[in-house]
Amino acid sequence: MSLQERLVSGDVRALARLMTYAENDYPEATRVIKELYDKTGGAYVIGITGPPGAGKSTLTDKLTKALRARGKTVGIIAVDPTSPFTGGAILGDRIRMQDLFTDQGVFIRSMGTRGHLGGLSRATQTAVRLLDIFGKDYIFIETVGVGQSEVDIVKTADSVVMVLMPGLGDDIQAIKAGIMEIGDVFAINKADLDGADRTKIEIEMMLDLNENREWRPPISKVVAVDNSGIDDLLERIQNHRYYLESSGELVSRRLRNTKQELVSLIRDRVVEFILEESGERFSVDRLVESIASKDMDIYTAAEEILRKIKK
Ligand SMILES: Nc1nc2c(ncn2[C@@H]2O[C@H](COP(=O)(O)OP(=O)(O)O)[C@@H](O)[C@H]2O)c(=O)[nH]1
Ligand SMILES: [Mg+2]
Repeated sequence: MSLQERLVSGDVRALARLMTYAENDYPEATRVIKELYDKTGGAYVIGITGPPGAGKSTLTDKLTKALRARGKTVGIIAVDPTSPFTGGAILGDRIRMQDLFTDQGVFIRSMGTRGHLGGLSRATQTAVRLLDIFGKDYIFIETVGVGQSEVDIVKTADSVVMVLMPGLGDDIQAIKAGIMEIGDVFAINKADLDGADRTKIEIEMMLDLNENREWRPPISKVVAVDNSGIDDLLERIQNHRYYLESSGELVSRRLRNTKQELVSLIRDRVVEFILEESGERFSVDRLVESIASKDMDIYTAAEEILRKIKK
């Protein structure tokens, strides 16, 4: 049987092999997806983000178990832009999610950066599609932190859960700009510690600044280590899903994400095309020297390259 046939027939080893191809950006992964593209779109994708140590992995583990108890299958992708070879943080995640590794209904894979950052987001999208085709009902994308590249990746999810913890105080202020607003649902984890109510008020105040949106993100207090508040959090995520589906927002959100991904795929290809042919057609290095020596300005150089592409 081909890899492609094995993938649709539920062969976990075929999935594992294709996920490795995805991480390494081998064309075999996208070739399989091209063939099976009509089987994508069935999975619901949930992004789990927030500062390191907030309890994202513990929470993902508990949410996964709650979904498993409801008979759902789950894929988990841990995205780690800090690690080229998926070491460090992921080791902790393995401990946090130990018993999920033996559950046949759960597939866990971490993705590090091999090469440039664009590669990581591309690999993550490919991985999501493979899990989707494989037939997973839910896919989690968990980030290590809230860096820009992670935020860009997690934004592609259908629902984004922003995980915070008490005592972040100034940190909430710091990550507020541009990042807090990607949260569709807020989870204040470690509610067993002091200050959870204050954190809730701070988030409410932040949400008040954006009153005119249709969906006001709910805030759930959870204690992931004790499995407390997990059902409530899951219900709020499901509510967000119903909201997206019933308002038509899910379709437009996915369209928006598809367009962005398409644009960045083309951008990557065009840039590769120009740079790989730099010696001949586009003479990028020669242009760079001309710019440095002030024989040409940078804008004219860019226009010259574009003019050659259009020819
Ligand atoms: N007190 C307390 N500690 C927690 C809770 N959830 C997770 N932790 C601990 O916080 C640490 C970081 O958790 P982890 O899930 O790895 O966080 P991540 O970096 O956001 O993925 C671990 O030592 C967890 O055991 C909680 O609800 N309460
Ligand atoms: Mg983690």
